[in-house]
Amino acid sequence: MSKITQVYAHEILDSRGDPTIETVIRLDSGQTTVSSVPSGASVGAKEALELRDKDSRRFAGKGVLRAAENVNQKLGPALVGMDPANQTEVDQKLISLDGTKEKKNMGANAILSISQSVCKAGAIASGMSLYNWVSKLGEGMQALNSKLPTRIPTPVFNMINGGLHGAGNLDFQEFQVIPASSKIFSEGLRTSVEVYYQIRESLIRRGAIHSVGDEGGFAPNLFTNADALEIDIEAIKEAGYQIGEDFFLGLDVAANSIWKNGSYTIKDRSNALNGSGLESYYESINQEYRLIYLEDPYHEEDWNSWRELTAKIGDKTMVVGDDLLVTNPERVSRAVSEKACNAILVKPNQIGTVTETLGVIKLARNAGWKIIVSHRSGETNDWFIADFAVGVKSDYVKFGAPARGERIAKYNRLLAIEKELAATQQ
Ligand code: 2PG
Ligand code: MG
Repeated sequence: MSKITQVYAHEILDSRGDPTIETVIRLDSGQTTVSSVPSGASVGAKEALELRDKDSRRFAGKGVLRAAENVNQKLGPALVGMDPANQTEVDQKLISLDGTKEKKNMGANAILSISQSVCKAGAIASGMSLYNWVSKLGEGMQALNSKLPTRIPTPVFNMINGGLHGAGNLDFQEFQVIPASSKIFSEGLRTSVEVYYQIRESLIRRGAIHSVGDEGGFAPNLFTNADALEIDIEAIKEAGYQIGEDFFLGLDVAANSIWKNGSYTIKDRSNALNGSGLESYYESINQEYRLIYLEDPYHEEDWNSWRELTAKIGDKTMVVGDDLLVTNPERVSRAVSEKACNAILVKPNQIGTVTETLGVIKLARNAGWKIIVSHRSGETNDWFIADFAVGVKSDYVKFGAPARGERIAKYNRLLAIEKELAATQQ
């Protein structure tokens, strides 16, 4: 048995230059692991609490010194002597030391940075790669279908950034290009990068802004949101690929941001829309562009609209809950019983521990939903979620555009895992 001998956290920066927390675990073998946590911009109201100092003299109040102190003085010392392979026990201890549902006392950022770092330590102590170790943890919790072969999940690339992530004028947050699941990951990545190049060309030709947003996708000004879908289609063709065969389209509307004063406002329609007006809009773009993926089409409390849309398009389209579900077991259970969606975006920092994240995946799998493991818009170069996604046998991953170091860190890690799997599965 291996033992945790030291837990140490400090403040680092994320991809937006905002402070975040990184935690180091030292084992009795002398080996160490490091993990850091991301941060969202379009945050669901029911997410676990991200503890920030609110001291306006530092980083405009965004410092995380208190969260680091919680790790160094309260949470960390309580883990010394524990076996890092006991992820569930470690996470239970962290949860009970915090003592609140939303992790308000210690901060979900403090707790998750430890939980992820312990997970890496568990892998080292067990002599397994991180993705195999996560699989083992998941199987132990019956959180995943062990009959499914281990494969690299299909990537969902956020090629054009709008909403809260782009400096341009688009309402929708993410315009996604998704390679066919039948392609092996490295082929999907290469061909998607070729599409990415063509999107840039197309924006340059139009005289539109082609600098990138928070997740590495381009952030242009266009007349309508549908224009961005049109640009994706054009780019796919120009790269020499076929829509509906090589590539598919998706959207993260992040509809909390288009919901104002009781209705939805989008630049494609001159009047404000209610839930069914927005549904008609989705049906019209769906006819034209056949979206296979539609995330947060309505705001997080518009359950009726979610149910109706899922009933209408759910047989062909993944209706994905992000802000709706916030990786929270109670929200997921409600959505399962109300048939509000048929796929889940999994973000460990919305809930705060590895064990709870696996628990949510179990609920979603049992409901027959598709699983998409996701980054946040503010990221670090930690690739934990790449291994995590492979380990839990998620169907898709959403790690942003194929650009910017913090996004590429995850995609490159998937490339390495693909090589490893090819060597071991021969
Ligand atoms: C989303 C995420 C990640 P954020 O809405 O899906 O792409 O954005 O991290 O800002 O919540
Ligand atoms: Mg989202």
